[in-house]
Amino acid sequence: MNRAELFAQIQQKSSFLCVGLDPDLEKIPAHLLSEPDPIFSFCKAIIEETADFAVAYKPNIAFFEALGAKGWETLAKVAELIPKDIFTIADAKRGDIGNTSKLYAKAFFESMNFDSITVAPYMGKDSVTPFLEFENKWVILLALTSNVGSLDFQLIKGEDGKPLYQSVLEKSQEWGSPENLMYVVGATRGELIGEVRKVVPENFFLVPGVGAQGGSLADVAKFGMNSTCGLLVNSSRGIIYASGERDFAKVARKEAEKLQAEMKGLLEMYL
Ligand code: OMP
Repeated sequence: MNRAELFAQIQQKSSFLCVGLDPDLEKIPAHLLSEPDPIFSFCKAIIEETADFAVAYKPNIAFFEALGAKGWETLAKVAELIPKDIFTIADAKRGDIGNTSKLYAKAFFESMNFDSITVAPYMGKDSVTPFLEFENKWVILLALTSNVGSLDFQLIKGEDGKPLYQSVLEKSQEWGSPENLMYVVGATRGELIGEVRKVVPENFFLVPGVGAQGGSLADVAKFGMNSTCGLLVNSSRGIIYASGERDFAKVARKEAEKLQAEMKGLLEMYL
């Protein structure tokens, strides 16, 4: 999916919601455990109920690969199930020497046909650019993450006085463009989102951290929105585990709808 198509979908749905699929056998409703593939049944129900409000789905690969070979099969089935006009993110946080990155890219872009993959920048240019060589596929580079540990490295200032995340943003601008490169910017870093936006005015941000991690959607939009929205805001647990009962998919729908309604207002305010 290209940027124009993504923006068109955002406008059409008045939403920049990404539903995170982090399916955990210990958290999904107990009645699903007797199904042949409980994780698939769970994701299927969530996707069917939230697709009206979501412009992206982000399966977190860890939750699938933890189940071994069956988990990979389930992931492929889930990827296949997501409506084709919705942007897909393989949240895999990969990155390795060039020839290895190339095969990670093939795995997620060709074998499973994801639109994008999250990539760690730590190993530098040759670990990231193999992912950028696929037409209409995207790298979502970790820049300023939502977790407490982001303070350990990402805010350390280099000799030039710039925090590491800023160097990641600036350097990676030489590798990709707003047509194939997004950044992960955590919603929990409210005021800093504006700083990131100054450095990379055009690129989309994938923003995790609203919902269970407590980030503010209003702040994300205030500091991060650009003229093509430029935001995909993810919520995983806040939507998919809003109910642990038989009504889980309907309750997930309500949560997704609530976020979409707030996003509609924010799009009207800032676009
Ligand atoms: P919830 O906190 O349940 O909404 O889930 C957040 C999701 O986003 C999880 O799948 C995390 O792995 C992911 N995530 C973060 O929480 N923080 C980040 O900085 C980056 C990500 C990510 O790359 O998606």
